[in-house]
Amino acid sequence: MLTEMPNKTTRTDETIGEHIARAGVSRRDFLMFCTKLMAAAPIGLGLTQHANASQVARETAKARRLPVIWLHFQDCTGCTETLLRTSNPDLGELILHLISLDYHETLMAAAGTAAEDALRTSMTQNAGKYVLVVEGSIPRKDGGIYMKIAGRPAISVLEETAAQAAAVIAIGSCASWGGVASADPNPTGAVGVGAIVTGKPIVNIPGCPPNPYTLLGTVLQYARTGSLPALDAEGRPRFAYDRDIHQHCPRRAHFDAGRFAREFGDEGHRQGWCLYHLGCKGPETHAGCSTRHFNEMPDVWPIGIGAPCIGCTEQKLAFRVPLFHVIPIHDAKPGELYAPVQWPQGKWSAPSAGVAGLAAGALLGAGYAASRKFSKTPGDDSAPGAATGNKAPGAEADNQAEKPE
Ligand code: FSX
Ligand code: SF4
Ligand code: F3S
Repeated sequence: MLTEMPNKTTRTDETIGEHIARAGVSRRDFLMFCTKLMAAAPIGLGLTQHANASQVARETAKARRLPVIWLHFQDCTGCTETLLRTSNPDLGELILHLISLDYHETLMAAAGTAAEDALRTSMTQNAGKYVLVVEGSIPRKDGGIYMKIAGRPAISVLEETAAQAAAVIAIGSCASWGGVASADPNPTGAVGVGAIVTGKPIVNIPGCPPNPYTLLGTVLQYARTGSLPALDAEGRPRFAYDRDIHQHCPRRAHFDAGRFAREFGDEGHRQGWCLYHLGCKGPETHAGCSTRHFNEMPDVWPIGIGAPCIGCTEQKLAFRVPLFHVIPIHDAKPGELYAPVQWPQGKWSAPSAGVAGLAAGALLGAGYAASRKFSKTPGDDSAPGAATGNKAPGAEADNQAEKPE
């Protein structure tokens, strides 16, 4: 049971250290949180870079509790769930001690006009100082009539609340660029925050859902230093989105060895082999899921439970490209181009052996070896592009996967 619920009287002059001391949070829990924050943001975040857990705890404790207003639009509430549904209930509660969550429709006790009053009070008391967190996409079609809160279109609520915010954080893929509600044919004209709000710093934290430590790292850095983390071209904090899933995937050795699941439930799938041929978008998806799992539980993330990554942090992949569609790998690196470590016995033909022999130094050999690895048919010796059979569901037109570009 969370005791620190939103819509309590907040003291925004209070530091995090003062607040957690008053609330009786143990130093051990706080240090554990700071250690996890460091693991989630080892580089690129001012708060954690060049620091150990004790230093991070000391710096975080000095920060003022940041007033946060959290709006919900078209979403599944997964972003909120991932923030609070940790396997350790104390952590869920601790998070609510670190920020001053003044308005959050799902969590607050107040309803109706009392809830609306809480929003107005926080906006007035903290004008120009609060961080606005937006979860869910905003319907824009037909004047925004497809979603109303307290009788007003969601788009008006967003515009008004963002106008007084110090910064806006779009949490989840829906708020970042439309997400699931914007999938073709996008009946409500769903868009992300960046399509509506202008003139404010906006941080996108995509993911369906995203990792909660990315939000907390961003908010705590802002609370302590007044600066937002460095962002990439998609407006995502670089500390969390610099690397792709494929780089640190536990199944990567199977990819390099050419061991792939070809169908759900087949031998390769049961053995935990690479999911590329089942449509895994990990090679083109920037996120930290492969090293920072969900709910504080080891292996709780899509690939960890045998499901291909759908590219939920990428604007051009999730809800745009079919789930099981095999994508080409751009910018393939040497490991991806090497021939499979395990080559099926008795499958070497003279021409293939000759070409593969060039693989050590020749692009042609690498390309040929890669084409065999990316072929949909295990042990296929035919020419690249001629592979048939054993298609991943929904991958009928995916012959571009034969040749990584
Ligand atoms: Fe759900 Fe959030 Fe997905 Fe969207 O996460 S987990 S549909 S990104 O807005 O609640
Ligand atoms: Fe992991 Fe997917 Fe890459 Fe395979 S293709 S190694 S499952 S990220
Ligand atoms: Fe999303 Fe892929 Fe991670 S689907 S949750 S980016 S493994």
